[in-house]
This record gives sequence, C-alpha cells and structure tokens, in this order.
Amino acid sequence: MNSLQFKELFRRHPDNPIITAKNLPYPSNSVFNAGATRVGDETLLLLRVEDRRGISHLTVARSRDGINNWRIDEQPTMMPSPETHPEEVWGIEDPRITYLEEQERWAIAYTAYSRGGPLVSLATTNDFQHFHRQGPILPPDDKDAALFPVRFNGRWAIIHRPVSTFLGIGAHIWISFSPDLKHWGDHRILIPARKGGWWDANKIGLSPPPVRTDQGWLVLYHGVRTTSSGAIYRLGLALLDLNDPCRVMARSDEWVFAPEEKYEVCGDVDKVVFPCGWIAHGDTMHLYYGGADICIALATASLSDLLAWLKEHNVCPG
Ligand code: BMA
Repeated sequence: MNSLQFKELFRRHPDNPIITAKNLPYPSNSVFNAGATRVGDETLLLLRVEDRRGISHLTVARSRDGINNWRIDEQPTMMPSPETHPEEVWGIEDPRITYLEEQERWAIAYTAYSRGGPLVSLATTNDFQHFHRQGPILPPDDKDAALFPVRFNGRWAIIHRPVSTFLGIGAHIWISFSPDLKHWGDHRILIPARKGGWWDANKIGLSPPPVRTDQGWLVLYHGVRTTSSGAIYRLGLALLDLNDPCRVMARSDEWVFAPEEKYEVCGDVDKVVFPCGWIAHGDTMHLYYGGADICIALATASLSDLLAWLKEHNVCPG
C-alpha cells in the first residue's frame, strides 16, 4: 500500500467541524478534545470547553446519530473543583471514557491542571450528571490516560504518558496496574517514542481509549513532531495482545491521520488533530477529534481496514 492509500483509512465528515464554540448554549472560547461513549441508543460526548479565562471544564453533548442535532447541557456539566480538589486549579481537560463492565459504570480519566503540572485524575459516573471524584491517581507531569474496560489477572490497567524532566529521554506511552483503581504500580514503558526525524519522535501519547478487537487491543496514538514553525500532531496505530496488554504485537511506521483541513491546520494551536474518543457502529469507527484546539470534528474508518492495514505495515518483531 502506498502513502496515498493511507488517506483512505479515515474519511472526514462533510459537515466538519461538527461542534464549535458557537453551538454551545453559553459563552466560551473553544470546544475540543471530547471523550465519547454510548449511553442507551445515543452517542454522548464529554466536551472539553475552554472558557474565556483559559480554564477548561467538561460539558455533555448527546445525539441520536453521533453526527447531527447535538443537545448540549445548558450549563457546564463538570466544573473544576479547586476548593475540594486543589489539583484542578487551572482546569480539567481531555477526558477519556471507559465503561467498566464489572462495575456497570463509566470511569473518566482526565487531565487535572495543577500547580505542580498536569496530572491524571479519575472520576466515575452512572449518569453523566453526578461524578464521583477519586482524585489524582498519577502525579505530574502525566496525561493522555485511559483505562481498559476489564481486569487482567485481577488487576486494572491504565495507559498514560508521564514526561521525564531528564533532558532528551523522551515522553513515551506507559502502562500501569492496580488492584483497586486507586493504587497504581508495575509501571513500564509500553510504546516508546522514536528519535530523530520521525513523525512520532520524542513525544507520543494515547489518543482515544484502546479498542477490543478479535485480534487484540487497537491503540490509536498521537505523535508530536517539533518543527521550526511549531509542533505537528499526527496519529498512528499499534496493537496489544488481548490477554497481556504489555505485549505490543504491531506498530506501523507511517502516520494514518494528519492535519490537512483548515479547521485542523489553523486555530488556537495550529496543525493539531487530537482524538479522545471513538465509538464502534458495527465495523465503522466514529472518531471524534479536536481540530487545532478550537473545534470538534468527526472522521470514520472501517475497523477491519485499520487492522488489515496495520498487519500489512507492522514493523514490530512481535
Ligand atoms: C497536548 C494536550 C492537548 C492539546 C495538544 C495541542 O499536550 O494538552 O490538550 O490539544 O497538546 O495543543
């Protein structure tokens, strides 16, 4: 497959961007990087909304088809709560939603922007109206986290992206385990950032939560290329073993999605595509992504095409 064909993997929706700040029922600067899940027969997005102070909160949007006619909460659904959770002083960002099958409730891993830097916090909910905060689970600087929906040998697993202050060491994707969703250990690098001129050199992070397929857990991750005119956020694929998610079975060399359209190339932060959620409709994945930190856009892809492409382009020894 040549480099033109990768463009056929994800198809942008013609109505993009599907949600902008103008669609919100209250004033804000921008709306982007939404978590996604299905609730009943509706798609629910947990929008990251940045207000006109620069502080982010989360707001629920619902739609029957996940494309049009979004019903957006009249007021912020989940505001930062610095009085009870000081780590949320500069906002809450980039939610990734996982339905915990065993607990029959959703877990939301999000970035809390603390005075010590961004960290990973966890909240659970049954209804997306009331949220039970578990507080910080991984200290700064750490973000881009999502839980797996099931335990592995009795333990929960989380993917996340700590950043080392040790210069030149890189920011890699890690995996950690917990018996109770609170105490996390057995930390290890899962997918390392590459080096040099690669699109995913030096800094990578999980994008939406991993998706279970019959071939393994499909991972869509972002890679950040630093250039003299700023960073470029693009997306690549990897596959983890179904029973042992520490085992990376496949990874591709090339990116599969990159900023090209105006709403991806030009915004508050230029050249960014940043998904935090995707939803399966049969074989079709609906990928919800932030465009240039200013809007929400939708792209669709066939899950079997993604797996077939990754198999063909796998550079992982296994
Ligand atoms: C990352 C995150 C995202 C953001 C992206 C581009 O570090 O903070 O929320 O979309 O940068 O600015």
